[in-house]
Amino acid sequence: MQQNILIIGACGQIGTELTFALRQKYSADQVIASDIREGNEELMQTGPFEILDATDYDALEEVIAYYEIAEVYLMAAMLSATAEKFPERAWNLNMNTLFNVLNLAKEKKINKLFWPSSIAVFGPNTPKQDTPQNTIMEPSTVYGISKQSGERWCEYYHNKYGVDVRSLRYPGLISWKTMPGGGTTDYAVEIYHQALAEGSYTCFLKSDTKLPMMFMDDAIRAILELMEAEPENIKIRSSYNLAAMSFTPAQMTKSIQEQLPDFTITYEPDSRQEIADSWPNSVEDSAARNDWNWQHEFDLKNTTRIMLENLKSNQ
Ligand code: VAH
Repeated sequence: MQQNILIIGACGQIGTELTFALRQKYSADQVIASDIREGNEELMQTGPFEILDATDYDALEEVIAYYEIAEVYLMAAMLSATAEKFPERAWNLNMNTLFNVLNLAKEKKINKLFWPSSIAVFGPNTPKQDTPQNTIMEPSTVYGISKQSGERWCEYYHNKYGVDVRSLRYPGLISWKTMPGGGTTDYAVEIYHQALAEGSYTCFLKSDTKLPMMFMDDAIRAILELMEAEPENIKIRSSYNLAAMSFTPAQMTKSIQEQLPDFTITYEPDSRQEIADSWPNSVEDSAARNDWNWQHEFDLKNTTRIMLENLKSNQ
């Protein structure tokens, strides 16, 4: 039987590229994109789309039944910087969408669920270098608290009700197809756009703020590989650490100047500095590499080359 897929939050930074990847992997009519607003032209024209507020259980259940959905990818969330401005709205969006999909899976109305967590689950007293899979986790941001709570519920629903929910703790993600929104790592995308448009960028983090990062192609491939893995190989049902590279804005600037020698940067740290300072500098992902053979492909040099190439050709 055709396994239909629903992507919630399909217009977001990850959701957009995940929709394209799944429509390429399966037939486009099997992959239903949904969000609270319409997406870009390519997203809207390459397959089915539904306006959907996934905090509304009845509306979600109706879409699941109408399209006979078997798998859900829950990509909707309010990210770290915006969540600090609207804590209750962030908690409602990030948690009630997750509860709705977990309960649909508990009632066997869907078979499988992907839900992204984040390195934001770690806090100021977590070891900052090569942060391990299991360690102190006292997140100091609304977003981090919601992601840590979500991980606990995912593991609970798997252990108690057998729900096949799978999750990855994403670092900052770098992509050119869709702008991120409301994140602390968004500087790592904005900088490329500004380098081409203005030849300079004012960074909202300090030059030596080292954070874990990943190019979007790696991030999408990780979801596809995790979801394809045999269930018995998925030994972690809270969320897997996932790593590719770690760098500072200063290192990123150097990488851009290798392509654009005249590029300049200034630093004006804002409230997002405190968020970034609470997160790891790097994480270790041996569990993902051992359990389902994760291996990243993109480093900073390649990421910068691809970002500038694509942004230039899309100008
Ligand atoms: C944010 N991009 O900045 C997200 C991410 C690790 C950071 O979760 O909030």
